[in-house]
Amino acid sequence: MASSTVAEWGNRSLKAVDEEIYTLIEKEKCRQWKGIELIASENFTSQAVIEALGSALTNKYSEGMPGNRYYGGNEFIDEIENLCRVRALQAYRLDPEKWGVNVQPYSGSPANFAAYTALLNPHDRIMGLDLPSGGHLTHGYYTSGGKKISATSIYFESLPYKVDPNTGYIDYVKLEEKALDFRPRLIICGGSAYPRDWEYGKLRSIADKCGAYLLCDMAHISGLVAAQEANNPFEFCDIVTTTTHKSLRGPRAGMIFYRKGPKPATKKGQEPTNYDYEDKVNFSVFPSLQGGPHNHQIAALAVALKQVLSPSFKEYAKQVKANAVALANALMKKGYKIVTDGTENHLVLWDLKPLGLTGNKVEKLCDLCHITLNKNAVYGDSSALAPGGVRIGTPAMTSRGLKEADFEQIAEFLSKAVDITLAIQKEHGKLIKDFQKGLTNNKDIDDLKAAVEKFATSFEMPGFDVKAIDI
Ligand code: DSN
Repeated sequence: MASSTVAEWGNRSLKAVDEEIYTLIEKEKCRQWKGIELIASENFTSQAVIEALGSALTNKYSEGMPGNRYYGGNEFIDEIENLCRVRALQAYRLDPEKWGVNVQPYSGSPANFAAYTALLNPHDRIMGLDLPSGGHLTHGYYTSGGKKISATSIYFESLPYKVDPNTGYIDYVKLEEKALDFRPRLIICGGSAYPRDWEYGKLRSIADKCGAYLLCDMAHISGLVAAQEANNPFEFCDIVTTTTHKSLRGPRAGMIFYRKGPKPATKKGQEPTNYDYEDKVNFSVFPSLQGGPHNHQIAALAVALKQVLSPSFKEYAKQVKANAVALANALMKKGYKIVTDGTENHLVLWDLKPLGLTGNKVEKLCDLCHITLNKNAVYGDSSALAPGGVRIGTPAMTSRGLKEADFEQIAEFLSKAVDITLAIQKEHGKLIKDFQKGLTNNKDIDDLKAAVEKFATSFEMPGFDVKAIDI
């Protein structure tokens, strides 16, 4: 009787137990397969990663660090976490005498806040790239009206730096000027919608001039850094944080890398000292901010890092960049304005303002045609509610095997989507409630959606068997 109760509750398939959730998952798989996924921060992970994520490791508590846990029964969990840490250091070619890593952060925002908590006191000063310039919320965003949006700006005093409004590139000269006045304790580099690479050497020298730590949040480009397809933040930064599900192609999770071992002397005759980040970072993640690590995520990350270490990952990262360049060139050839006139990474920022369009309308139109991308602020936008551009990323579709010519076809679809948006706006008006009237029973939208789905389904799909999708 007891065992049949267990089996009844615990050993039946998802489909048998909860048809609603089962069907919604199947529908989401179908959406992912049939669409063109261009969200720059998303990717399709592998079947092996998904298997580890869906494993019994989710059952286990393991607060603390491997070998020093607050719970028993962690002999295998310790092995998994240690393997993950070793692979993480290997993925970035880091000497374990000089760098350590904490793989317990649940994702990127918790990783950043844990790093800040480790390095700073409340109200210390920080500088990160402004959100409308392509930065991330967790780098200290507050609105132009002074409303503190991110916990980073609530608990620390933030003065963002910006891109040059004429070029779209980070203005390192202004950044230095501001930093020397503001004297931040921490300078953060890394962005969410910045299509160019970072000059970490310049940032290091600015940080040194004002006695600041330098932290890179490489979340968007962590796959490119691993493949040596981007400048190396580890050369110059004290701390490097990242998510693991973007260009790295792993599960949703986060990591914090920190320097350890002897610190180079900055002044002649200075007593040798060691970096003291290791204990601070580990303590900050647990017990300061988190409870038990998500062991299923950590195992899945270890699997993803093993895949990152394979030669084919290098090819993947190269292709991500080549595809972004092909997309930017194809759009520019059509006369569209691409911020910074191109890209050096995995994303393209398309300034729609010269067309008289906003990013939210184009995002909506694309959604209806089964193309997924983000509306995005472009420097100089007049309203934060109606961002002037869209952000387009290549990591996900590159994981499906697309090459440069395929991204030229995607540029054709995007151009068509923009033409349809313009036609609807012309007929119905600019106000969003008027514009929306043109979105229903629209043959152009239906035709583009059919073409997009035909195109997308002609490519392979990592992670799951599309023939087994059950709807
Ligand atoms: N939300 C992610 C992005 O889309 O860039 C960053 O965390």
